[in-house]
Amino acid sequence: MEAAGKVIKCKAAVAWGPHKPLSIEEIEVAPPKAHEVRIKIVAAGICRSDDHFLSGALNEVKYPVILGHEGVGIVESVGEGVTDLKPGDKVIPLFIPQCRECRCCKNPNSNLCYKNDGKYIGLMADGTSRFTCRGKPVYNFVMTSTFTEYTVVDEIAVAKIDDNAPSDQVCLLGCGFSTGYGSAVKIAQVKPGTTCAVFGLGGVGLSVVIGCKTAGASRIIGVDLNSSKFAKAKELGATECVNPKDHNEPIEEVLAKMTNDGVDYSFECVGSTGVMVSALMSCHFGCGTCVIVGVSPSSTKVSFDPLLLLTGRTIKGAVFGGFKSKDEVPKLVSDLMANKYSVDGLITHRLPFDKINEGFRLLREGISIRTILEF
Ligand code: PAD
Ligand code: ZN
Repeated sequence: MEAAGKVIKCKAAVAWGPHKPLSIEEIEVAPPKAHEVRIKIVAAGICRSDDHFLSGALNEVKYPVILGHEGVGIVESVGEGVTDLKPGDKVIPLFIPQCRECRCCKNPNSNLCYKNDGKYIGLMADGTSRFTCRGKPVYNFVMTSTFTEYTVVDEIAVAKIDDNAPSDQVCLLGCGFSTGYGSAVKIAQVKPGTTCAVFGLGGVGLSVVIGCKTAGASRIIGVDLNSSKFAKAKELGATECVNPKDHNEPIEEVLAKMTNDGVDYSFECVGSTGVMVSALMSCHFGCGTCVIVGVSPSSTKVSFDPLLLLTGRTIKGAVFGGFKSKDEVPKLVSDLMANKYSVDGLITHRLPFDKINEGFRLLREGISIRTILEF
């Protein structure tokens, strides 16, 4: 490859701080060092988690930073020692890596890898950045940084996928779809004939709906404060939808009446501690399971009566739907290509990459489910 070993100048959406629009800038992307991969991004989705940093709800990230963690691209070049990837491969960057060596990676029941960047260090393994803008180093975001024409990721944070996979769809497997779908099929392990409640009908919640339907749930109740989300939820498998604003009683009481004392599985896909408690209370007292999927603002805490658990409820949570990223993303891609599920319904908007701020506006105003940025 022509640029291999050289710095690439390209466009990126740089976040200089919270509460500011992203700025499309020319950046320099250094070549990948040992065990790193430089990727040309082809398509990227905008997830609410990206917005949590811009809105200030999550405040741990360091600026300037290149956000974005839901993308797909083509390997441009690889650093020394990378054996499982080569230039031209189609890949999905992974915000939860898989080193295959740590205690979590070795445990079949965990998908968290010790080498994840949950502390938002924003640098490569050697403690430096591969991005420079206006002479300043720019931090990366959860090992991925997809809002740029080129990114550099650690080899443990990239999954090789089928070269024929539809890029504009499979980018959603980098976060939103896999997170929601896995929360239903892998974390809750929804059983056929059961009743589910999904709180929050954004890209993640609707992916939970798809997972519940695939698992054979007979009732899937969508819950959202924005009733304009209901038509899409029903199209994707929700059997009924409820807006808490239409009721005087708390939503858990409404759901209890609708479901003979509570649902079998409830999913919190909003990121609100209040909704987390409602979701827990909405599942059946003796045999219900509540899965926490949403990310709540920094330093918030959940408080609930422990009796809610003593009677027999289970509460669980997971990132990335519990999928072991490097192993399972390629399989999720194959399943999509085999029509085992579809992500078409999640894509409401497509925009050229440099219209990214418009994409964030559509998300904040509750208009979009997922906007796909095309590079
Ligand atoms: P989104 O903003 O597209 O969807 C959230 C939905 O919740 C919207 O439709 C809102 O109208 C609705 N909502 C807001 N408040 C309430 C309420 N009180 N009751 C019911 N509904 C409400 O976001 P998203 O789908 O992209 O992400 C959802 C959450 O999941 C968010 O917190 C995000 O950070 C988190 C997330 N977690 C993971 C993970 O790995 N666990 C991955 C990706 C996203
Ligand atoms: Zn995400």
